[in-house]
Parts: sequence; structure tokens; C-alpha cells
Amino acid sequence: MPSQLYDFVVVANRLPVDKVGTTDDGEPLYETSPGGLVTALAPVMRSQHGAWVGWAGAPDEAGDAFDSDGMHLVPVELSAQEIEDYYEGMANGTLWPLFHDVIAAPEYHRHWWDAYAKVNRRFAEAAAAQAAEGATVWVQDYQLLLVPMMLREQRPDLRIGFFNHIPFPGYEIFSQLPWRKRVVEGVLGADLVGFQRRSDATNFLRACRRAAGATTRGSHVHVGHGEGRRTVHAAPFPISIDARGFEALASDPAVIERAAQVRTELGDPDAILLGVDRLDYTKGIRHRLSTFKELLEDGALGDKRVVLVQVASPSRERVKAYADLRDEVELIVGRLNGDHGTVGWQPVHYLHQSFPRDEMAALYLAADAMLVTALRDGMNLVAKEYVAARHDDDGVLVLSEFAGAADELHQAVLVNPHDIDGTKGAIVEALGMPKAERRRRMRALRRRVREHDVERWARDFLGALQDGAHAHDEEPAG
Ligand code: GDG
Repeated sequence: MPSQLYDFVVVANRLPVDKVGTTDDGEPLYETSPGGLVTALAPVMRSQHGAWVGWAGAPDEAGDAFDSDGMHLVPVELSAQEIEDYYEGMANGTLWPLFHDVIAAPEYHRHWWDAYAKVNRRFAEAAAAQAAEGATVWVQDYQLLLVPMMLREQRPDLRIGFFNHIPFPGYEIFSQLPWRKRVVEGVLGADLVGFQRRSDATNFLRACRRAAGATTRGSHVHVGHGEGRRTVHAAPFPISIDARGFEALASDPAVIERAAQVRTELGDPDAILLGVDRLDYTKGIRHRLSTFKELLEDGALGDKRVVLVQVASPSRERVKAYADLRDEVELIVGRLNGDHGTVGWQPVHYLHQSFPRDEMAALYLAADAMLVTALRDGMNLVAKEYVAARHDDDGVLVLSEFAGAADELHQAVLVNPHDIDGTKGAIVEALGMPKAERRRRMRALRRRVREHDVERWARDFLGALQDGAHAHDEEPAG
């Protein structure tokens, strides 16, 4: 038992730190990894006596709990085999593609499932050991779907929230999962289940009825019988970013200067299109490249010299679908530049790298249009970051209707990325949009993101969790 117990416990696959080395005594050395979730939760953690339970990101490394930036961090150990079966396998080879509408084929392996259940239990036990009597525990995402029920079985005194960062698929797709009933029952251990979009919550409610035989009324699920009867609330809580922080970063004179320099380094084109994604098949990078290729080939861009900068940050490289995707994307980029480049000019600048946040902000500022063409995406924070960065009220966001952000960012140019002609038209529209309209749209988008930042997301979710099962059942405001 730890010497101290915590009133607020976050449980996530990853701790909000990266290992950056080891001390002279061989102890791991960590650095806080910047990200929206940490930004949102760190103040709550500090004010409410919080602990964060998660994996440190390397095999066979647990070590003792430690304090970092005012947060108490509790590492959960995973062996190399567990990383393969639970994380790369069940989480990213089964659940990720299944929950993203089978864009890639999910694989169902019983030994992946067994590892998933075993690791989920370890997370649940670690969280139970940190939580004070009646504490609030907030479980994050698809890697930990079984944790809410495992936690409730051990600690019925806790108030448990679960947030699903990725889409929840329609039942026709979800029902493929051999362990569908156990997954639904696992999530139903929570008091409040949050989703990005209303449609995700609706899909989940249907899965509760169909897979677990539960009864639902509106956004409430009734589970258990007699004494054990409980109500679980499922509702949308669209996540966001640290909008003010991002705007401040993009307003830094060094970032503004770097944005101008980026344009020069790209050969001072007439227009810059930008894509920023983890290299993931859900993000529609191939569709985006095909669309751009056609635009170059059919002359729809006129005599404008247009470049596409595509940041594709390395991701899940040991999962086969990701290695295959990288090969395909790089083949397309190579062909496109081979066919359409000239000496000293290439239409696609493909960057398979991760960049510091200030460089990302400079790219956002430099881009005339941001292309978010995800085939399926829980929210897509890049869309919101682009908007937050544009303190000049310029730039056009081209946004897939299949990203959760489309429910909120109505002034974007919305596209169906499968519709190549439609997306081509949207890009042409974006590049030809009069300045006054660009400004009008960007101002409205910025207002939305500023007013609905990640701090508000955390406050709304935790407020609804405390209030019990009633608050926040309205449509996200437009
Ligand atoms: C999941 C859901 C949901 C990317 N490359 C670099 C870099 N990034 C940053 C972006 C952004 C984040 O990573 C990506 O967030 P997204 O929301 O776009 O996508 P996922 O990673 O798939 O996130 C998603 C999210 O969870 C939150 O709930 O929105 O739908 O899939 O912040 O800026 N950051 C830096 N260098 C890079 O090269 N510094």
C-alpha cells in the first residue's frame, strides 16, 4: 500500500513523461511530454491531490512512483511480450482498426485478448492502490476498456469516469469483436462514459443493448439488479487543446519569423497546403496525395505554384499495417515529385519526422490551407491547433466530415475525403477564397476553439462526473 492516498487518479496507457536517460545510480530519468491531456489535467492534479497511473513507454521498466512537475506518477510495468500482445496487438491491431470502421482489417487473436485483460487488471490494481476512499478515478481510452469494471469490483466506493478518445463504431462493425460483451461490460463499470461526438455515444448505447442486453433510456444505461442496480451516463464531451497556450506560442516573434522563413525555403510558392498527422491509415494521407496529384495533372490550380507540406510523424512502426502504409505513401510521394517536379522545385515536401511544437506552430502560420482529410478520427486536434495558431485571422481549414472536429468547426470547408472531385473543389475554393471571407470564417473558428478549450473539457467532464448522471446531455453548441 502506498503511504499516501489520492483523491483524484488518472489512468492512461502512457504516463505524461518520456524517459530521457538514466541517473548515475541507474534510476530512470524522465521529462514531461507536452500534450493536451497533461495541460488539462496537471492543474486538476495539483489542486486536488492527484496521481497518474500509466506505462512509462519502455519494456520491463516500472520503478517506484515519483513526483514530477507537481504530479504523482505511478509507472505500470509491461514486458516486451505484453507490449507486443496488449499494446501493438489487441489495442492497435484489433481495437484501433475496428473502432475506425475497419479502414484496415482488424485481427482477432485470443492470446492478444488474454494479454489485454491481464494488463488491464494490472492498471486497475495500480489505480485501486492509489485511490483514497471515495476518490474520483478517470480512465482514458481504448487501451483500457476493461479497467472501469475491474476497478469497480475492487473499489465500489470510487467515482469512476471513462473517456473514449477514438470513435465508437456502429454495432454492425463493433459486433465483429469476439469479446464485445466483455468490452461493453468493462466500460459500464464507469459512472460516466464520455465520447467525442454524439454519434459515438449513440453507437455505444446501442452496443449496450445489443451486446450486453442492458436497457437504456435516453443517454442512461441501467445495469445490474436489486441492490447492485446502477445507472451509467453516456454523453459527448468533445476534447480540445490549450488554445491560449497555442496562440501564445504562435504569437512569439521567433515563430512568426520562422513562418516567413519556411515560405522562402519552400521557394516562395503562390500557396502552401499543409498536412500534419501521425503516419496512420485513419488520417487519409493517401487520399490527400491522390487529390493533390490530380489537381496538378488536370491544371485546376491554373498557373499557381502550389506546394504540399506533409508532416507524417513516425507512429506504431512495429505494427505491420503502419509499415505497409509508410511504403505506400513514400511510393506515391516519390512518383508525384518525379512526375511533376523540376530541378529546384518539388510539389510535395514529405517529412517523416517529429518536430518541436514551435516548428509546428510556424508551419501552421505559413500554410494558406490546412488539409485535415481523415477517413475517421475521434476529434483531430491538429484542426484546432491550426485555428488557434492563426492570430492573423487568415488561412483556410479544409476539414473531413469524418473527424469529430467537424461537429464544432462549422466554418471550415467540409469535405468527404473519399470524394476526390469534391475535395479537389474544396482545395480550389480554399485557395481562391476572398480575404474577407477567410477572415470571417477564421474569426468564428477561433472563437469556438478559444471558448471550448481543453480546460473546459476537463471541467465539464469532471463536473458531470461529480454531479452524477444528469449534466451535459445537450448537443455541443455550434
Ligand atoms: C487521438 C485521436 C483525438 C503530430 N505530429 C507532431 C506533433 N503532433 C501532435 C499534433 C496533435 C497530436 O500530435 C495529434 O493529435 P490528433 O488529435 O490529431 O490525433 P491522434 O494522435 O490520433 O489522437 C484523435 C486525440 O486522440 C485526442 O482525444 O483528437 O481523434 O485519434 O497535438 O500537434 N507534435 C509535435 N511534433 C510532431 O511532429 N510537437
